[in-house]
Amino acid sequence: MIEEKLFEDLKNAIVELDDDKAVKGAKDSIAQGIDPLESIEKGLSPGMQIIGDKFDRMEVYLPELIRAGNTFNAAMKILEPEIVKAGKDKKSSGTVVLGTVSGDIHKIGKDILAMLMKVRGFDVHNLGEDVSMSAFINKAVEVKADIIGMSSLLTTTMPGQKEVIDLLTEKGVRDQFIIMVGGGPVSQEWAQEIGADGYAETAEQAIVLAEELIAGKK
Ligand code: B12
Repeated sequence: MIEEKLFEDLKNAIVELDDDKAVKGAKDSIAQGIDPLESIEKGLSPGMQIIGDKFDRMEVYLPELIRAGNTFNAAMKILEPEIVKAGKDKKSSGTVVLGTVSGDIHKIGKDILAMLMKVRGFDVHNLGEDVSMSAFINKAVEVKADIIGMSSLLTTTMPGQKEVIDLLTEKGVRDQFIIMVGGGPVSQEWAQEIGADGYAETAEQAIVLAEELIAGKK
């Protein structure tokens, strides 16, 4: 099937660190009418998974991880305008404070989530990466956020998500916010363990969950 071939091309583009191939794959997928979110979830992200696994096995090193991120972004430049176009008429309401937790500079997945949330009509405050506990909390209080979303890609930074929740509880404001957590090593079990309200494996699932949780809050 042509779709499968295009997903395979996108995946290989990441593994081969080939920006031109990624751009071509992204353009071809749009020309074929493939949902750009599917191209991310079934093509680009699995490619990142492979590069990550190779890094784990010391078959590639840090420069390759950096280049893989650049290749991913080259494809995203083509896909993002299409996602924005497709979501124009979608309307959700809610204010979200989003960031990658302290000590962690991974941004690609968190930025995809921020972009999708904006497209869906959420008011998104993207605090960036390496975000301190107090920065999450101060911003959430300041903008009266409905949701605090925390991304973590490292097992060593996951406890930062719990620390934010604990500090919110200490300050007596935990119940004012819906807490969502995500990122590679994060799981439903972890979310439950630390007292978060929601976990999603992909940005698309995170949007559905965010809408459900906000509807439940109102
Ligand atoms: C690219 C990359 C990098 C780039 C990041 C570039 C950037 N600006 O973002 C660079 C080179 C900087 C990097 C650095 C490091 N990395 Co790195 N990196 C990766 C890699 C290959 C891909 C990550 C990625 O972008 N994936 C694609 C996106 C789309 O997926 P995602 O982030 O998971 O996001 C999706 C979902 O998780 C979800 N989501 C994300 N956030 C949120 C938030 C919420 C609230 C919700 C609901 C959902 C959600 O939605 C997204 C879209 O569907 C991964 C491998 C992997 N398998 O993930 C390793 C990986 C995460 N890195 C790893 C490591 C070890 C490091 C370094 C420590 C290496 C080193 N020795 O220096 C440093 C750490 C730097 C730091 N302090 O943060 C390990 C982590 C191991 C672990 N479990 O702890 C991994 C798993 C590689 C491996 N297998 O060893 N890395």
